[in-house]
Amino acid sequence: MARIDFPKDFVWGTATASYQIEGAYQVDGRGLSIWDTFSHTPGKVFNNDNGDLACDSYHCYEEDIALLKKLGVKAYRFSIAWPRIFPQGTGEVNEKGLDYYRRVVDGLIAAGIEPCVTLYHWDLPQALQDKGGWDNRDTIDAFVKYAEVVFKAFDGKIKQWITFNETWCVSFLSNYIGAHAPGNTDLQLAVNVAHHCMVAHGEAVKLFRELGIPGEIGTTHNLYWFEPYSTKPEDVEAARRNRAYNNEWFMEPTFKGTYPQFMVDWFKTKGATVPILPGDMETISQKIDFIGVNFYSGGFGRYKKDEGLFDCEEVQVGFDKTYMDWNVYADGLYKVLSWAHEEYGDTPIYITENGACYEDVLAEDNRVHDVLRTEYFRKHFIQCHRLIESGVPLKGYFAWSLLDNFEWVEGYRKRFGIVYTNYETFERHPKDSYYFIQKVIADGGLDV
Ligand code: GCO
Repeated sequence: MARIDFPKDFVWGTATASYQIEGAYQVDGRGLSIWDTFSHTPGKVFNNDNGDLACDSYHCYEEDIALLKKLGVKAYRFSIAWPRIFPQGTGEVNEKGLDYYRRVVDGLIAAGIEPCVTLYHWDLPQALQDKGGWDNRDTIDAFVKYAEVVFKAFDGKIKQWITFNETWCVSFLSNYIGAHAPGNTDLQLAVNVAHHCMVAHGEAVKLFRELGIPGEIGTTHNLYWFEPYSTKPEDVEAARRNRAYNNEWFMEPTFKGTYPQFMVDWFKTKGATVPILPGDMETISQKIDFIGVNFYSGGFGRYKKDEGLFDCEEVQVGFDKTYMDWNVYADGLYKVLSWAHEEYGDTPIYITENGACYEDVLAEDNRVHDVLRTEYFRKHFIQCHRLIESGVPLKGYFAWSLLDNFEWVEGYRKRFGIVYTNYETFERHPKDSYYFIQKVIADGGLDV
């Protein structure tokens, strides 16, 4: 048996998002978001579930903080719901919405836990969507105003800020594939949305620096490790396109201020072009203090004419699968972060999400013996350690998620928590994976 130890200053944390956990969707003046509209539209979400109540963290946040404290984490990543701060997206600030986050932030700090805040985890105010949403550049200005209010309200208390969560999901998944709110299926629209979100990110970073807010700011991209099935040039090219869809399309503008030309050319053949205005690329590539990476999976692809957007078909090579049907590819985490480090340099990296969905059973002792999820974490922790040992500047790891919660189109049937949520009583029950992580943190490492 070997022993692996993490650096003393490694940041262990867990992550959640406002719409997925808060509930209280009409409490204290919160406006509606595109996810309220989408989930209230019959047929969009499994079982027609919605986030009206979710985990009721709006009222149970003290219990959540106690769970975090007992877990021993240094940091907690959560998001602020824009429609709680600006119910109509712009205009009057809703102080009661800010007060909720003041309670959460103060509670975390009192418990010795660093708050890490995501500004945009998908709950765009519906009033802004009604005016075109992220397709309309006015939404960029509205976002920057919202960011300003929040930066100032928490000046100094929040040391880590993430502008956007998974711009790929905000753009392509939500506006081309149509699986997430607002549910459009237009490639040009998706390309516009991706671009405008990245400009909004850059503008928020600029403002953060101008205001002299203490702390660090970055963004989170969801990276995926897609490998070619064979060394045949057409397979290599097809897999490269599929990978760039998630990775390079977002990482290259963020770090280099350019879009990957081969993808620009490819999108052009599909009738979509990037709506770049003068100055945009400089804005997007503002220096950031860290990059957040959400990593869940990867796979193998090969060329197949007219398959999907990229003439690429995925080949199943026998990975174990989670209950989301995602490949368990821990080695992919090592590969993708090694690649990102080599390609984009020494910016500190945080894994801002990683975790797994499995079918959980609450045992009679109120425990969940989630052996597979625990194993998933163990495998990924080992890869994190390999990365650190290899000189990749990986500074922290946030497990997705603290709690079972509203898993977007899957509603409540897909559980990712290290704590089990009873959706009738809102009781929380730590699972075995929670105790596993607690021990890794307490011991500073693990036997492998
Ligand atoms: C995402 C989000 C999370 C999800 C998680 C599991 O990646 O979709 O950031 O909100 O719940 O990734 O799918």
